[in-house]
Amino acid sequence: MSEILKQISDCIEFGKINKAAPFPPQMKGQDGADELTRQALDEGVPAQDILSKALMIGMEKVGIKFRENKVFVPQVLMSAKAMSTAMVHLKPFFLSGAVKQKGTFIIGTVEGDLHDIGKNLVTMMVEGNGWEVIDLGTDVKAETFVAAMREHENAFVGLSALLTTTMASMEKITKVIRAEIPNAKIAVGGAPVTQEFCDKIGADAYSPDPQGLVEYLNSQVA
Ligand code: B1M
Repeated sequence: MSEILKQISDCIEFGKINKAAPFPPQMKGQDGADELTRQALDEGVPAQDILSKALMIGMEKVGIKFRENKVFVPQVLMSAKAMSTAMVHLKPFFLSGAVKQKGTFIIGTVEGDLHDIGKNLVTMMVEGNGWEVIDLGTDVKAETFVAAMREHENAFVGLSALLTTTMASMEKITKVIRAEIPNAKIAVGGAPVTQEFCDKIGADAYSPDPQGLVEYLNSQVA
């Protein structure tokens, strides 16, 4: 990996947003994801390489460390912020079609459930791994999921639930999606959800954390 790509990857891994950012202390005063991404583009590094060989590598490392309880929500949020800062520079290349995304992932917290911290983390990690994400928000009804899936053909869908009571919504939504779009790929997650529950309701994949979901999605397009 070229030196600048390694530096950008480190900025994502450690949550270094820009030069002025005081976090993380060991990178104080150094250029961050903002300056380095701009510099890489100015030096002619392809936007696709910046995405796949720097940003996604850094994000993957964060996902693994988060799964292993080596970093926690605040660090992941800093990494996500560094990532989105870098993405501002890459956006024109996405829009021009010069950067290929892996696919589209639709996510929402199920009907009756307003918890969105975990869903937002999942969103950032999936986005950071090269997917287009359509975030439907919280308290999302089955019909809204189905409408989004009709609009984005072949998109994967993810349902998040934090309450034991809204696991029933998850089951209902899965049934409605299956009936309307039989070949839909449905992933489920959230604190009370288990692999056993996933199997019972006929969803395709369960992950207790964002990294597992990213691995599942990537495995589907490999
Ligand atoms: Co609520 N709440 N809450 N709450 N809340 C819990 C979940 C609860 C466990 C607290 C408790 O009693 N100990 C409890 C649920 C009990 C149960 O059903 N078993 C509970 C309750 C009861 C309630 C209310 C009913 C309280 C009331 O009003 N009486 C109410 C319900 C409102 C509603 O949704 N209709 C309510 C309200 C709220 C707040 C609004 C105050 C707030 C939410 C703010 C927000 O989200 N914007 C809130 C919070 C913050 C919590 C706790 C404290 C934290 C949840 C959280 O954000 N965790 C929670 C107790 C706790 O967990 N300590 C609690 C951090 C987050 C990063 O983790 O969401 O699990 P998590 O996401 C993880 C994984 O699960 C996974 O990845 C994420 C990152 O690792 N993941 C997926 C999530 N979705 C995924 C999808 C995937 C894959 C992985 O694939 C698609």
